[in-house]
Amino acid sequence: MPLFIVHHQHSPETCPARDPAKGAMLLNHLSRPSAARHGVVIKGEAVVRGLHSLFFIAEAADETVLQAFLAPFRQAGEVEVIAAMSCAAVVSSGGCDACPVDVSAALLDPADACQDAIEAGLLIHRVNPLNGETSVPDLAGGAVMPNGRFYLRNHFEIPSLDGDSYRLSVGGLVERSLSLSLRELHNLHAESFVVTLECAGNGRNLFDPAVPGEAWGLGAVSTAEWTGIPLIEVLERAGLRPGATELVFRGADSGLVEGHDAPVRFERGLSLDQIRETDALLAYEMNGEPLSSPHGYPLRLIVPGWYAVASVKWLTEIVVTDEPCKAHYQTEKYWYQWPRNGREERAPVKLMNVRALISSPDQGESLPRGETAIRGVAWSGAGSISRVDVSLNGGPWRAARLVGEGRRAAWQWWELITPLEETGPLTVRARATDMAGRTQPECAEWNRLGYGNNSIHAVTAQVI
Ligand SMILES: Nc1nc2c(c(=O)[nH]1)N[C@H]1C(S)=C(S)[C@@H](COP(=O)(O)O)O[C@H]1N2
Ligand SMILES: [Mo]
Repeated sequence: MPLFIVHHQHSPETCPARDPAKGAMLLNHLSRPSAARHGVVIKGEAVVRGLHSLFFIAEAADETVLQAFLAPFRQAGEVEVIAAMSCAAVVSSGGCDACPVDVSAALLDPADACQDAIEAGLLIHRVNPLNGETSVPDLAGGAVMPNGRFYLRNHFEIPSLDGDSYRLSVGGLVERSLSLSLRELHNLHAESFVVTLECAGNGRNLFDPAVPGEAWGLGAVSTAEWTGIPLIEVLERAGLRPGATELVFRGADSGLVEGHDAPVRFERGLSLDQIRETDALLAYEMNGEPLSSPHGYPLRLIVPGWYAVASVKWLTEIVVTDEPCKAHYQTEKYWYQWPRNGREERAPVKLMNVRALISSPDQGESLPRGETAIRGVAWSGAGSISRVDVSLNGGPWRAARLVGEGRRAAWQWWELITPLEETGPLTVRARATDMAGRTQPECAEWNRLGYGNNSIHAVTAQVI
């Protein structure tokens, strides 16, 4: 809804607040329920004492609605109404002088999506397309992240799909092409898995020298319980034809990318062998709620263990083929490119590397002397976590306690309770090892696009 700033001013002689009855009448009129009856939402009001000035920020369908609501203030003095915008709307439209964006019905209003993310506490990297990460101390808490605080990674503007007309099409090398409505999908056998998603670029801004791309800190990772239909069941319904080896997953979002004249869709592929090794899910719920638009409403793919680029949001099409996907985000991005011995070596980004993050203490935090809990999360795409070791001030590695059950594709909580006797700086490092025997390097190998940075996390706190 459009936003306005209202300024009311009266003369000192006729200050209505001096008359208890008039004052009460205006207070009642300004109350949230009264404003709502007039179709107005008040965001906060304040009076400048001595200046006989009242300011408030309000939302209303248009200025006429707001002006009607303001009649009692016009009787008491002057009223000025200024059309305004939220800070998120100004940034998403490109500045105070830019034309406000006219958002088509097919897209989510970028300003609204951004405002929600800010209010949930995400650190915004970019407004449009919306990209935001969780702060690392915020990763602490329950087994899963609250949906609003789950990091957001979008390559294009966020599509706003209509659940009633939505169809998932399954075609290509299949016996029967399918076109499934949401209702049909909801009627199929459902399963739920707790799965950690991590952006392959998580930790990119810690690579030195700096690499291009979204400058993620360490919070482009989160965990949720995803509910949906096992992908394999939908494939069985369609029936694979001989020769079928690959699948392409197509999202509803698209946009311009470097090196292409026409807009490209967000598309990723997986081979049938890769799919058989994962419990890939066509998810419609996140932590028991329908997916939100920014996280892929109404349906997204979840590929446990893989870097999250594989988990295509706003999934509208699955195409079964006999050749590997050649889409932009499959072949031109999401490749490790390591300069090694004067040559360039390449490998596609697939499973998440093993990694531990320290959620407590926070960088720079002051800790009292005495027993202290060092806590965090650890995960790996190759298997569950077998151990996490913690080192204090460069001392020996000590095994942390793994908290709760270990799941293959979800993060594991860990903690180490330790006495802190000496005051001064305390550097904490944590290193995870997975069931496959993989562990973290001191410093992850630099690669051109900054993927897979699983260098050992270090945090420096202050013992006081
Ligand atoms: N359709 C579509 N799916 C997508 C993306 C996208 O831009 N479009 N981004 C991918 C990447 S790179 C990541 S890290 C995850 C982020 O998922 P989230 O925003 O729900 O955290 O979605 C993946 N799926
Ligand atoms: Mo990502």
